[in-house]
Amino acid sequence: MDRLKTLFKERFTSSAEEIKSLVKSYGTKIIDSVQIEQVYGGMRGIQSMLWETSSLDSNEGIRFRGYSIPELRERLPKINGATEPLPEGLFWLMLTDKLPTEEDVTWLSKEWQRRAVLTPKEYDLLDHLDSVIHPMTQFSMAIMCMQSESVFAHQYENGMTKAEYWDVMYEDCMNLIAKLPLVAAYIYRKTFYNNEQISADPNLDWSANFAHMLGKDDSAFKDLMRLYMTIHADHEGGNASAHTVHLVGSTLSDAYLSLSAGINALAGPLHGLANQEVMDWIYDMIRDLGTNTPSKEQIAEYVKTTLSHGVVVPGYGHAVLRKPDPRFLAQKDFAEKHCPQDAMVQIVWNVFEVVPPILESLGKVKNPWPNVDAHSGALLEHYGMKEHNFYTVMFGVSRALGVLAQLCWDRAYNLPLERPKSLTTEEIKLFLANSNN
Ligand code: CMX
Repeated sequence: MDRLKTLFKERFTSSAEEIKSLVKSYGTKIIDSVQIEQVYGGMRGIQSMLWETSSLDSNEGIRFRGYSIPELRERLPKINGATEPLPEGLFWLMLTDKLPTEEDVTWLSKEWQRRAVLTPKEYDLLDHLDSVIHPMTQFSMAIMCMQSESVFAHQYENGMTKAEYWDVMYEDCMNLIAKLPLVAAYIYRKTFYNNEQISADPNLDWSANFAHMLGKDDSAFKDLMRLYMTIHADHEGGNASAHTVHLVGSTLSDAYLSLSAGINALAGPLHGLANQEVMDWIYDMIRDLGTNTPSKEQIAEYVKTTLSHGVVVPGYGHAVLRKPDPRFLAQKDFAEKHCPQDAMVQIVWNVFEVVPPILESLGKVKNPWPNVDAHSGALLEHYGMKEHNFYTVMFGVSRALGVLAQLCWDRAYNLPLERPKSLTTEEIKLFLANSNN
């Protein structure tokens, strides 16, 4: 058994014992009560789901196993001359609850390289994905196509005990994470570069190799990828992509089926597709205003026009956060160091000054601040990635790290089928009538 798997086993064995006694002693204690507006309002804030790898505070933002993004940028190992942390380190932390050493991260980079092999059948399936299909749909289909490689599904069919689930889930998750950059880069080069593919470089870490296979060998872009893959990885469990993976996994669907479902959730414009929408919205603004350098006054007018059409300003607002997203701020910090004069970056920063007071003035938007998607596109464009409809695929590659680490935990704990109770409006009215008597 490899060291990461051994450490994970030690960690979940002790916490599974702890949980058993916690549920035995306090299982009937009430932690939260549900309001009718939560039933109708997308279940906001209901505390009813276990997620070990990260936790979101509405003011502070995300913490991965207790570490904030600035802390991770300081403390996760940087190898291969990186100036940003490696997401390999974050995956290690999410799985074991321990900060990895440089040696651990180097091992994991190599281990993912070792596992990053597509079969001829998988390449054939990728080749048959029509390039007119949105890259996010291609990505989801590609993950589904790889499902026949699932160790979990194979072992389940052959018969295994519950105690073995975590072991084969770990294998599936490690294999999938290893292969995702390869698959995503393949779709990118096939869709936008006439299928001129670039081979992997076995000496590079996971993110740098992804950058390389996309065709971007600039060392600053490799660092951007390391940062991007780290900050998009996990955002606790209630967001649509994470929750979907967890829900589908709870039926004992394998990692491929679960992740593909989560990628479909990420493809929605209110979730991950917002990174594409942000750039499309800025380009529409530039075109409509007839200038590449819109003033703050012009941006403000355009925001008001957008709102008057009854659509949302993409990249702004959040279901949980109530402050500027630390993931936005981390990208802003990167842009300040690497490309402060970039025209698109300047627009993003001006939008950041203009949008919050306008959204606040509507009196209904709970969070007027930018989220992660408000900044990412401008940075990608700076390094020559101009294909906006590929951006959410990159988010998906990163999001796999968190949701698949948690999927290992789900099977390690043998969490049951997820099945909340729904209510009809008739039942709610009856409840109200009875409680008023
Ligand atoms: N622009 C205009 N109106 C907005 C808004 C925005 N950016 N954000 C929220 N609102 C509106 C809502 O549409 C809602 O209006 P109605 O009552 O008329 O339906 C009202 O304000 C209240 O919404 P909320 O409670 O503040 O926000 P929700 O939790 O319902 O929704 C989110 C959160 C992210 C879907 C929403 O802020 C939004 O649509 N933002 C733009 C899309 C976006 O950037 N999504 C990416 C989120 C991050 C990610 O998952 O990647």
